[in-house]
Amino acid sequence: MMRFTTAAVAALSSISLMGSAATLFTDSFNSTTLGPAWSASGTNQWRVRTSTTYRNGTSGYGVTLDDSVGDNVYSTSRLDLKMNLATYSNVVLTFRFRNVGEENDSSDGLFLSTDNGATFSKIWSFPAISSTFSLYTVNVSSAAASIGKALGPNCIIRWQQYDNYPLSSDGVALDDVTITGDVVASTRSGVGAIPYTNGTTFRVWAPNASAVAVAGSFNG
Ligand SMILES: [Ca+2]
Ligand SMILES: [Ca+2]
Ligand SMILES: [Ca+2]
Repeated sequence: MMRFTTAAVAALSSISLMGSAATLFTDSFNSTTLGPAWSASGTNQWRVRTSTTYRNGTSGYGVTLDDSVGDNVYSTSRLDLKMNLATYSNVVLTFRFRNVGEENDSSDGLFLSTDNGATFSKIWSFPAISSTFSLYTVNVSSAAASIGKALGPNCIIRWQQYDNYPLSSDGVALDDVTITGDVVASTRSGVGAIPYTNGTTFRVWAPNASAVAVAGSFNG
């Protein structure tokens, strides 16, 4: 059975604010461990870790990407943020970033996958070496369009660094990541329970509701 509660009514009410920018994700790395949306990987002597040496401001952490051993072996370090961006347009990523000592390489930069990591395309290059963090803005929707892709449910935003020495000889640092997007209006019209091939849209008129939920067992 299905039951609309007063709470359910309000959430749908807020979803009806189509076109307004919503904050989809924000992280200033206030914990020594990365949150569940993040994953780190790499090759050879890769290293991705939280840091109090390289952070924006005076509290919490930043995240650094570097090669853990100073030698002739080059490594790729990757920090991935997995996002479902299927129902958003004008997706904008902002982050604070510092190039501590990187030589520029084609493998350095911000990369985007729209197919759950099967393929990546570079959408932003590292800035010049600097002693301070700067705020950067990347319109992910525009970047996807420029590489002929559409944002969907299986997007990965990847910061990737390639070099051969540890910080502070090489390496980069990241902090204050935020993603905003505009909610795309549903193309399914009508009020009530509206079944379609792979689901059901619920819509109610409740301008004074304060929360929303749909409770019960579904599909039998
Ligand atoms: Ca921080
Ligand atoms: Ca490099
Ligand atoms: Ca090395």
